[in-house]
Parts: sequence; C-alpha cells; structure tokens
Amino acid sequence: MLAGCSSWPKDYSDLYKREGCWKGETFGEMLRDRAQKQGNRIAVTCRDRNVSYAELDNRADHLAVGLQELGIKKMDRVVVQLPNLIEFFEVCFALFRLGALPVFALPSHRSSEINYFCEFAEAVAYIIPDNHAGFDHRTLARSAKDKNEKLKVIVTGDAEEFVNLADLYIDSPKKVEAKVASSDIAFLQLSGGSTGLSKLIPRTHDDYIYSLRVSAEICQLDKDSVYLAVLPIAHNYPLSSPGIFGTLYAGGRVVLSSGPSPDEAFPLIEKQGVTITALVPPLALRWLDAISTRDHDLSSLQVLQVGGAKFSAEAARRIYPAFGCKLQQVFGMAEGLVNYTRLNDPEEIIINTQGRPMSKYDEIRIVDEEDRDVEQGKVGHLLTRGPYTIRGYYKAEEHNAKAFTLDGFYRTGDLVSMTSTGYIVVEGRDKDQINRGGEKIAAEEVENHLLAHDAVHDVAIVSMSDDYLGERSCAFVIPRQKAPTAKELKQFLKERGLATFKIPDRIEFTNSFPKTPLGKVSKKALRQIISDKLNNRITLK
Ligand code: AMP
Ligand code: DBH
Repeated sequence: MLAGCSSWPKDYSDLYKREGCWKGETFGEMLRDRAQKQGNRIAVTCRDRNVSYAELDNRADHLAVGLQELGIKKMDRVVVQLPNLIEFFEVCFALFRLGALPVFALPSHRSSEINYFCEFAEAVAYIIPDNHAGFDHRTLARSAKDKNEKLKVIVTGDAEEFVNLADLYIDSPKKVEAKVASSDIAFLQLSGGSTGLSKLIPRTHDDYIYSLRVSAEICQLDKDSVYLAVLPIAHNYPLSSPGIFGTLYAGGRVVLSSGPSPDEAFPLIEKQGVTITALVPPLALRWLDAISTRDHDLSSLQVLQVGGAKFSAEAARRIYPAFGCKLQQVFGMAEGLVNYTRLNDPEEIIINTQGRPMSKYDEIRIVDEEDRDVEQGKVGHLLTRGPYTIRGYYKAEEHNAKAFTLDGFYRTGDLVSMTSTGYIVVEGRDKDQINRGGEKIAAEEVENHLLAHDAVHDVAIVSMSDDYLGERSCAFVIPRQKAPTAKELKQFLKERGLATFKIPDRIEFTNSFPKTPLGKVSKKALRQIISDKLNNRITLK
C-alpha cells in the first residue's frame, strides 16, 4: 500500500470480498480481457479516429515501454492533465500497466493547483497537451519544472523543449507488466476541497472497478452502449458514473467531445448514435434551450444524466418532453458514494430526488450536530461508509480526523433528507465550499490567495444564488488603508495561477464582517447580505 493511504479494516475488506464486491480485478487486466474478447470493437472515437479495444491495448503496451524507459516505475505518481483525447486513455492504461499512479488534474487547473499537485504527490512526471482551449500548457510545465527540475514533462502535440508523447510508443517484444494487486491504489482523484487546498483521494482497483460494475449495471450499459463524454473526463463523474471507464468495463464505445456546446454535441449524438451522456445542471439548461431550435435527430439517446450539483425539479421536469429520453439524477463524490435514480423509477422520484446509493453495501447515516441519527425525513448531515468510499485522504492525517468518524464514516459535508423509500434529497451544504455549476471551489483556498494581497486586510467568500450556474462566488473584502479595485484583485488571483473558475464572480468591499455569537465571521449573514443586495433590498455601506 502506498504510504499515506488508509485502507479498510480487515473485517470490512473480508466482507466486501466475501460478498463479491471486490473480485480481484485490475485496470490492466480489464483492458487486456476486453481486447481478447472483443478486440475489433471500437473502444474510443475522437473526431475521425476510431480506436478498437485491441489497438488501445497495444498502444498502452507500447507506451508503457516508453514511459518505463523514461524512468517511470511502479508507485510513481504522474500528474495527468489531459483534455478529452484518445491519449488520455492510452496514458492511463500505460501507467496502470506500470503500476504508476495518475493524479487526475483538470484541464482548467493553472500553476497554483498544478505546482501543488506535483509537489504534494511528489510526482515524477507531468503529462499535458501543448495547447488546449486557447491556453499553452507548456507554461505550466515550465513553472512546475522551476520548482523541481527533475520533473519529466511529456506533451501531446508540439513538445518544444519537453518529451513528445508520440515518441514514447515503443513496439517491444517484451511487455511491461508490473505486478499490480487489486488492493493497490490505482490513481489519485481530487476532492473539490473545503478547507484550503484540494485533497487527494486514493482509489484502489478493487473499489473503483466495483463502482464501475455496479454503475454500468444500473445504467444498463452493454456492448452496444455509446457514451458521449462532454465533461472533462478526468473528473470523477464522467470518469466513473458510469462514465468512460464504466463504458469500457461494459465493452461499449466512448465518443469524445472537446466541449459541451450543443453545436458540437448534438451532431455527435446524431452521427455516432450516442445512447447516454452526462451533464451538470447549467449544461442541461443550455441543452434544453438549444433543442427547440435544432433539428438534429437525437432519438438514439436513451439516458441523459444530470449531476454534480443540485438539479431543480422544474428543469428536471422538462427533460423528457424535450429530449424524449430518460433523465437520471446522479449525486456523487470523488471520495466514493454515488447515488442514482434508477431508469425505471416513477417520474416523481426521478424529478424530485438525487437518487439512492448504488450499492446495498453503502451505509448511510443522516445525523444532527452531535452525530445522532435524525428522524426519518428530517434534514441532517450525510455520513457514509462502504465498499468504494475511501477511509482517508492521501497524506492528510489531521484533516482525516475531522473528515471521518472514528468508525470510518466519511463526512460528506452535504445536508440531505431521505424519503421513506430510501431516496436522498440534497437540501444544502455545511462545508465551506461553493458549487459553481458542478465546479467546486474551496472558499478558504481562494481566501488565502486574496490575503496575500498587500491591500487586503480580511476576506470571506460565500456563494450567491444564480439562475444559470446555481451558485456563483462573492468575496467580501475588508481593505487596508488604500482600497484595491475588484479588477485589480481578480488580476492578482489570475497572476497567482489560480484556475479561472475559482476567481470570485463578484467582489464587495466592506468595513467589517457580521459575526456569530461566538465571534466567528458569519457566512450565513454574508450570504443574506449579498442576496438582499442582488434583490435590491439593501444598499451596502
Ligand atoms: P467532490 O467531493 O469534490 O467530488 O464533490 C462532490 C460534491 O458535489 C458532493 O458532496 C455534493 O456536495 C456535490 N454534488 C454532486 N452531485 C450532486 C447533486 N446531484 N446534487 C447536489 N449536489 C451534488
Ligand atoms: O460532483 C461530483 O464529484 C460527482 C457527481 C456525480 C461525482 O464524483 C460522481 C457523480 O461520481
């Protein structure tokens, strides 16, 4: 086991094995098996390129040789920041063959996040596209290399001074096949974070593949399924719920879209016969708006998943009439637990709930401030434990003591209620996080950056409600003598290399913060202030 990871106590791992959740599968074997059984079938389509299971298996073998020659070995951490490209699959499976661990960064991350991932995970390599969405990722590599000159940078496309990924596919008679146990960590996922920086989430082959198997079953995936990936595939939701990996598990086909716009996605659905895709709520709204003016034939689409943030019942009700396919609500987290509405659930369940746990071995508790179970139907804090929910973040002993109960339940930070039939309704959140249309922002992380500005005395960031994104971020700033402008502060954050989605949508200057009876900053009161202001009820002093 990788140092810094907590595993399940033996009685639980025994239980999960005995009950057939953990079957001893690994990612390396999974691809090998599909390649042997259905090598000619297409695994991934990207633009005009179709890659079969056999080809993907081969390409991963070849790349594993090249990565090994570069010095990457078992247990090494490799920060992978790739957009929706076939190379993402090749890189992941090559690393799995080596027993090296991808750390999944998102394409929107910038130097502040990347430097931290590289340093904290003690990464030996960093894999990037040359340019993506108008941004040159090699600038991030230079910044990361300044901090650690030994870091190997591998680039798809124009590598400039770095290693070109294309040069690492080496056809060797001797295959790389590190001894990987199913109980080993397969990769590190990212949490949205609530205290300071994102935490890293170690996921094992056993636990993740179990979640893929059950997700694929619930979403009724099979070899004829075609999953369209419009969200960035490194994110846990399109990666695993059932996402691209769940689709490969089922032997289906993944179609990659470079982005979520209806202009790109609708023609792909029609042309490729897409059967299932996954959206966050703001995109579902955008697709709903677009559909009335387009004449693409989307009749192949059977399931439209919406998750990552709360989907309003009002919008949920519009999905079937507009798309003629089933809506599936997905409430999940990279730490583990995923809830789905089932495809044959009654309409009212699908519209009004965020689903129920995917596994009968998921344990759910809904508790009050003192960790006592609330009455059925009442709102409380969601705690969970189960065969694919981690028992601790990577190298975070102190934080783990707060984020997990003594008996191993993860404190999700979500406020939920449960219906009499066991479905979960997300009612709010008690973590210091903003959910900006599915993109999570840890308030403290951004506050710390702003506090580094000379003219900022104090800062508190809260969510403000937004019709389209659900929430946006608002920073309340107490300036020092000479007040900065909002524009200056945003530019400052950008220059510090913060991902754009974390830059506050709005900055309010104030002389003091409202306090709780205990003297802490009352974020609840700040949320009320900005809400009143947006509704023109008060003017800020
Ligand atoms: P993370 O822990 O960063 O993977 O983010 C997971 C969090 O996203 C959950 O704990 C929820 O706060 C939020 N979330 C995900 N899906 C939904 C959903 N369908 N409805 C409401 N919140 C969601
Ligand atoms: O928001 C998430 O992190 C999320 C949402 C839906 C997730 O990780 C998942 C499904 O697996």
